[in-house]
Amino acid sequence: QKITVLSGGVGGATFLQGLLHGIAAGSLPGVAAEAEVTVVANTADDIWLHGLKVCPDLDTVMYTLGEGIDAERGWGRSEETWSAKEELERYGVEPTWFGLGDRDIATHLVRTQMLEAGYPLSEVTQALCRRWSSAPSWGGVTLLPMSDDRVETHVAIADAQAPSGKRVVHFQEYWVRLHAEVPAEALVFVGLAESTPGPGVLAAIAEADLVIVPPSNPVVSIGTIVGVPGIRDALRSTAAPVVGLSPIVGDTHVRGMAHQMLTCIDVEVSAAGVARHYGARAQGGILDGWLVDERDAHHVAAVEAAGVACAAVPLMMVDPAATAVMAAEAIRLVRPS
Ligand code: GDP
Ligand code: FO1
Ligand code: CA
Repeated sequence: QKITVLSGGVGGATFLQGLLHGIAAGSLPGVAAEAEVTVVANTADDIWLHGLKVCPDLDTVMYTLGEGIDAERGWGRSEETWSAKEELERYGVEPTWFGLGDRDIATHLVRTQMLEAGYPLSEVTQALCRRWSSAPSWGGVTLLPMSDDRVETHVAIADAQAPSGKRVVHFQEYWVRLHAEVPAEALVFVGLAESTPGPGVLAAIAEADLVIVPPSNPVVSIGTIVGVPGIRDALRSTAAPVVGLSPIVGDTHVRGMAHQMLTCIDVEVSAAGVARHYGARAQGGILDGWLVDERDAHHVAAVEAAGVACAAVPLMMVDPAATAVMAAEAIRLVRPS
């Protein structure tokens, strides 16, 4: 059996830990222990920094499943040191606001060298994963970038000094330096319209027995993956049921900046608003089913009215076992009866 999961960073990675826990425990209805999981990860967070290509969502999934993640931060390496960052600061080299750890830099050096040698991001990712996939919690996952092409999310913010009254910053600057504390006036997905799905991505969706949209950021994680030309159509046409879990609980995000991102694109910041934004497959969208948190049970009727099967269950990923229960509920919602 093949399960394909679209993923951003911390939300997608945390969900994957639960999914893999459920597969290993045999607690997912109709899912065998040999089920294979393919992850299609967002690459629009990627940023070139100090001459290095940094891929936050690919690395968060890779480090999390590979047991190298700093779990408290949700990004970067455990047991990290910051000597290179300190030295860069002492040279007065910008940007100083992005935390590049010494261990993390090794990943970016390998990636940058391979990219410059002509390897596509998909082969670079495969090479990096060879180190991490030996961890017990890797669970045989195949990690695919959504595209080998360069795609970057940029954010337009107010700037009184600029003639237009706005300026555009990279998503990482908006989040890491500005902490998403200023309104996002517009989002610009540089390169997205020209990008093509990475190797294996369309097949992973077309040949899946089940596609899961985890509680990742609906705009800058899932939105960008689905925005790669061809991927939305693959989701619409796959024989597999497509089921999602809401990253919005009690009308706001659990962490991060989904509230700001949804507001920027005029989508209601609610479990129902995101479901409507993704859309029912029967009406050209991507969802067959949608799980909302118990606190959002009052949204179930609206989601069903939008043509998407819906249930309200505990949706906080407090540990892999709890997340595995969420995965089981999601499967139950769309499993061929
Ligand atoms: P990022 O790329 O690191 O921001 O990670 P993702 O895009 O994969 O996931 C971020 C989203 O995960 C945020 O919008 C959060 O609201 C959501 N999230 C994080 N923890 C939980 C949780 O325990 N339950 C639910 N339902 N959503 C969560
Ligand atoms: N997030 C931060 O809030 N502060 C940082 O200094 C930071 C550094 C960083 C370095 C490598 C990496 O892969 C991710 C990093 N992140 C950092 C997370 C990154 O901003 C993610 O893209 C966001 O969490 C949203 O996806
Ligand atoms: Ca991300």
